[in-house]
Amino acid sequence: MLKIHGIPRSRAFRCIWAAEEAGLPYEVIPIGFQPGFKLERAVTINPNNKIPALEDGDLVLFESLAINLHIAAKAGAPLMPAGDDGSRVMQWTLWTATEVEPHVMRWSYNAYLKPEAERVAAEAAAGKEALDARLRVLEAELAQRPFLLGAGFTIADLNLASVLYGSWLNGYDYAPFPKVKAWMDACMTRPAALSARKQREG
Ligand SMILES: N[C@@H](CCC(=O)N[C@@H](CS)C(=O)NCC(=O)O)C(=O)O
Repeated sequence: MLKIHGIPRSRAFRCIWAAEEAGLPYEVIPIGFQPGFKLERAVTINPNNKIPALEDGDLVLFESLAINLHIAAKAGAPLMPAGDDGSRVMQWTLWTATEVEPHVMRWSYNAYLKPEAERVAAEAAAGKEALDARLRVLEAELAQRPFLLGAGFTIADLNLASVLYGSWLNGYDYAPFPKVKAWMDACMTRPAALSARKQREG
């Protein structure tokens, strides 16, 4: 049984979705936040004191996207393909973590996450400008195939879509990127995604 430490309204959502997609049994060990974004209790299982963390038998992992690669590897293909496609999964996952997530977060904090008085419009605009540049790359890729690697959904799609999810749900302008929008809609309405979203969105 996978133990996902965290709450659905956090990056643990990504791991819940991955476990659902993999069809693996899991339980969520709820560790959340107090007002002020301090953890309610120490996440002793994660040396960074952050969520999520995963316990799989003796293995303990942190970093949500790495956790997802582990979960997908347990399920195997098609969620985690082998060979060159496995390398493409790594490429897209690292692109997500380094090229996409920082800009998503910069926009998100300043567009809807922080209390209104603390939001800085120039920060939101800078995040959007940088994210739009990455979405142009993604739009060109998705013009060639429906999912990142080809005809089928893989953990690469899940990792990227789950990082874009908050922006997609909270008013980011995807109109200039119709292929990205259609791909996001398809990813976020898969049965496994809906099951994870039900835990998060209620
Ligand atoms: N890169 C890490 C980020 C983890 C992270 O920042 N988690 C947030 C919740 S979504 C957290 O625990 N924040 C509490 C804090 O930073 O003190 C991952 O993807 O797992």
